[in-house]
Amino acid sequence: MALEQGLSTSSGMRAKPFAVWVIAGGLVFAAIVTFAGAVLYLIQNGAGDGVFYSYLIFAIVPLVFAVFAWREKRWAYIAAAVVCILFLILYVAFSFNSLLNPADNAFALLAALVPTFALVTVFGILAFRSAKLGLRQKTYLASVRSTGGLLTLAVVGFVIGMLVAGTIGSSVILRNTAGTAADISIVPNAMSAAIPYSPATFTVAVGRMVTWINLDRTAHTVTSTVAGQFDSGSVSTGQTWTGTFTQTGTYHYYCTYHPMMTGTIIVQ
Ligand SMILES: [Cu+2]
Repeated sequence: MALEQGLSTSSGMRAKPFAVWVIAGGLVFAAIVTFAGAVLYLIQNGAGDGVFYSYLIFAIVPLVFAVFAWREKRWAYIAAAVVCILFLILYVAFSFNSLLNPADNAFALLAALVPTFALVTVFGILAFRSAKLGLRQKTYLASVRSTGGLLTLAVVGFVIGMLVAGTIGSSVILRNTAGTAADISIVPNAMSAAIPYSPATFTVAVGRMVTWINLDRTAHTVTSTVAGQFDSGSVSTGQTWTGTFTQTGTYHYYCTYHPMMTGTIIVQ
C-alpha cells in the first residue's frame, strides 16, 4: 500500500495534467508578449507618462498566477480565467481597429494573444470546476490526446495561420495605399521621425477638407492639442481620415498614442 502510494505520487509529479500546461503556458506567453510590449513602449515613449509601469504590472500578474497554476492551486485556475477575460476586453477594446488590419504591427500581437486568452479562460474555468475531484479524472483536462488537446492544437494552428495571413495581407495593403491621394502623410516609422506628419505645417483655405493618410505600420491619431476641436480616433495602416476646418486660425495636433508626434494646420 505504501509502495503504491509512493509510486502514484512520483508519477503524478512527473506528468502534469494537460490543462495545467495550457493554463500556465498561456499565462507565461501572455506575460512575455506584454513584457515585450512594455519594453517597446519604453524605447519609443520613455517612462515619463507611467504607461510603461502599468504595462509591467500587466506582465507580472499573469506570471504570478502561472506559478500557482503550475503548483495546481485551485484558486489560480479561476484567477487565470478572470485575468484572461479582463485582458481580452482591454486588448480588444483598445486595439479593435488594429485587429481588423493585418498591415498594422499590432495585428500580429493581437492575433497571437486573443486566442491564447480565450483558451486559458476555457481551461481555467473547466480546471476550477474539476479541481476538487482532481484534473486527472477528466481526460480532456489530463491528456493531450483528447478534445482539449485537439482544441489547443486548433488554436495554435489558428494563431500561426493569422500570422501568415497578416504577413501576406500587410504587403498587399501597403502596396494598395501607394496611389491614395492625401494632403498630409503619417510617415513610415513616424514615432522616431523628425517630421511624423508630413508636411509638418499645412495651410488650407477656410471650409476646405484636409485628409491624412497613415503610411506607418502602427496605428496613430490626429487629435487637436486643444481638447474637443477634432479627433480622428485610431487611424490604422493605410487608412485615411478627413477633417473640415470651418474657422480660421492655427490648429496644433498630436497623436494620443505617441504624444511626441505633432503637426500644425493653418486655416486662412
Ligand atoms: Cu502615433
